[in-house]
Amino acid sequence: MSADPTTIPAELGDTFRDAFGREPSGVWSAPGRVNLIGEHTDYNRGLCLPMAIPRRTWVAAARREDRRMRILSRQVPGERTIALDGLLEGNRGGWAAYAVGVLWALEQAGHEVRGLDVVVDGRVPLGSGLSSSAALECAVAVAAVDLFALEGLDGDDGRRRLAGVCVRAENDVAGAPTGGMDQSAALLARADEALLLDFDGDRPPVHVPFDLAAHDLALLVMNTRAEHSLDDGQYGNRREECLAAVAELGLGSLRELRPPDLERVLPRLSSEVLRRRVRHVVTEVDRVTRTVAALESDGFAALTALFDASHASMRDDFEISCAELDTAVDTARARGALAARMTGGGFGGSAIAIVRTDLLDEVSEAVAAAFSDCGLREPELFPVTADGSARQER
Ligand code: GAF
Repeated sequence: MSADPTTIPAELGDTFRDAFGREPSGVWSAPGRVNLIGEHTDYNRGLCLPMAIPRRTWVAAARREDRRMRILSRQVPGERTIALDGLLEGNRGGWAAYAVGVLWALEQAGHEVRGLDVVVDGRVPLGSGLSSSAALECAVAVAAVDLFALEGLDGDDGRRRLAGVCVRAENDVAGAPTGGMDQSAALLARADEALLLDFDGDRPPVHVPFDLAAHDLALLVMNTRAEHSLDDGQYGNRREECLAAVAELGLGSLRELRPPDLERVLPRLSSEVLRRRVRHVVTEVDRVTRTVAALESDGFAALTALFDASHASMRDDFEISCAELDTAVDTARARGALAARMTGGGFGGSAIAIVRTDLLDEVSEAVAAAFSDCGLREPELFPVTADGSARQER
């Protein structure tokens, strides 16, 4: 692996030539993401505020004239060949389902595609809650758009349609019942901006300035290396609980509720668990709105309380945190981070902290030491800036 995980891997072309005996037609990439705030809100027609990070998944690709995908990853042993026909009944390729699923979903959306030869180099750490799956889907998706000259999938509106295609690949082929935040971030994000996504209807995203460096601040990613997976049932369980609450309350979605409604509606739910889940979603959507208002008025100081409340809500009400995430967040805050919270689906994965630039080393060292003291695996700690979306690289 080349040393710098943020630049195009030099070996990608060689691997492609060795595997397929020809030149790739190009190289495309898509970013991982962190979510600044708004967790488990996307599938509740809520708001969230992700940004892309400079850890990307790169794909070298060329079209095939048959209807098969041949794919290998520079991180996972073994080449896979997967037929597009009968995909839902046949071999979905394990991790490669995220890639071949995109071709399948493009066809389902009425686009004409054929097979692809693909080499993947994924620099979004796997199982880190930084959206490596969506990065793979979206890198393959933009490659397919270019290689098959697909129409209507460019520009902001086209990219939103393409995000929908990638969500379908993830839900129906890879079998992870996720919402649309990660794919939207990978396809719509812009450098130095966060992306306000509103999943209530078909609303365009809003780009929110997020240039921490201009305020002598940095965003620290704390990958706990506690493995997180979106298809192991825990994520799906939370989604089902939210649906159950919606049914019990006779609503279209939890988005219809505001924090002042909670006192009235929570007692109508059949269990304390459902009350906690609803309280998380409703207050979390409200925190997204408040975070955006703070960022638009240059008020980073307001993020302290908002991130604290968000993390507590995920730990206590949605119950998706874990010892590693709490250790990272609590230590960062105790050592002077302006704000910190877990990010993404939870049950492991990563947390984020907004830290004064001059405290970055101190906070990082304190988090690493706390993990060591608690006998936890060494975390991976790295600062990120808001990066751009999926693109052709060459
Ligand atoms: C994962 C999912 F993929 C997203 O759709 C979102 O629900 C997130 O968890 C939690 O906010 O990243």
